[in-house]
Amino acid sequence: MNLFHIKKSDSQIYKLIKAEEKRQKKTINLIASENFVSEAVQEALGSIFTNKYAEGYPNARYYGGNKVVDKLEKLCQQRALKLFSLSPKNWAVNVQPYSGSPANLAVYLALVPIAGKIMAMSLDMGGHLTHGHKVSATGKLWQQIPYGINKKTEQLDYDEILKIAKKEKPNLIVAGYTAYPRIIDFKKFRKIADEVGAIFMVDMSHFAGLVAGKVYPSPFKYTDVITTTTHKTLRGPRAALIFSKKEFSEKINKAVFPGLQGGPHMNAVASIAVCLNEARKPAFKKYSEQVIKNAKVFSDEMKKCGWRIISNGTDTHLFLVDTWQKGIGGKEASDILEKAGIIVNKNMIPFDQRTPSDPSGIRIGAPTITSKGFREKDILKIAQWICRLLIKKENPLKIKKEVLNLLKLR
Ligand code: DSN
Repeated sequence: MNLFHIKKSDSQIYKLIKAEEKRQKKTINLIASENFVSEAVQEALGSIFTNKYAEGYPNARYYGGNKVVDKLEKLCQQRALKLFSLSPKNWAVNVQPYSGSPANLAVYLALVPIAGKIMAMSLDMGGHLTHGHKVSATGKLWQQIPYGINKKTEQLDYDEILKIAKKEKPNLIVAGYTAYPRIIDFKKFRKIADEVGAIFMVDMSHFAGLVAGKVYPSPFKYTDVITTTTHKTLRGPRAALIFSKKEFSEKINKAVFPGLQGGPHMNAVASIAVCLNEARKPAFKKYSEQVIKNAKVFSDEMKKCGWRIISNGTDTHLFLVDTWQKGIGGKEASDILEKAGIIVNKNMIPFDQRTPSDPSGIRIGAPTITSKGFREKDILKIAQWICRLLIKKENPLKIKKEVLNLLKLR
């Protein structure tokens, strides 16, 4: 990106941007929730739309001068509905949430009475803080009814989820996680929600891009509300969307504004619109297919090296490695890998006996390396580096040279 002006006016920030640019270029990023956006997405995010206040919704704003941003917001909404093949007769979308956390909070504010029950996967099993964890506002204002996964299969156990739902009668059930590598059966969740009269929400933040690329089942047929961030597999700016059946949309719009947020970040809305357009192109479908291929090859190669992979593999863009089985905590593993220029995040594994700050595993994701153009043969190299670093205890600085060599080839 052209940094001509900032270079002249603010050398401190200029240097930090350049340093981060260098870090991103010279490391292999395996964080499952990050990605590299296109120049076009960045340009829209850095555009003059950041100057405009637009509290309200198209044709109903609290400020003048909104002719252009009204067009922008409507276009973004149309693109969002079109990407997921939704009819505007039945579905609405709110494109204003600043990010995933306020999007989820807005849905609960709109649809669940305060102190009501939100049934969701607990954080240590792969869920998200904003699905009702006690340290999050969502766990203080509402009661989380947690569900987990089956200890043996390390996958969702729908009979058990039904049993909990019948006992607890939650107001809303959430599916969609941050560290679950398998396909979710949305139809089964719909049935469970119907049996207990709950609203069914999916948080598809992690796999939205895979749904757009048609390599992961679409949840829309079975749900009432869907939230998603736009910056993970969807490869857009840091922002979020809330899709809802028409009957819920008025309440949700009111919860977003004025309930929770002020003026929408129209530069982010412009940038979301650009990413949604990119996600409709054949190249994006190919990208999503490659993300899944890369994740599978990666997890298979890790198994060959002797790692225990949670649920024995993956159907998606990510997988979880039990590093503690080989006596290495997730923090230590992550620190060693970083010394060699490989970035991961430490992660709890299901039924973890250790703590979130030093859990038993690491999470590995393929979205960013796939955006960088990595294919199967590159993935095998990365998996082998991880084994050499963590199992054979080879010198990280030696591996770093090999990492930089691979990155130079790009
Ligand atoms: N969703 C989290 C992650 O997966 O990294 C961030 O909130």
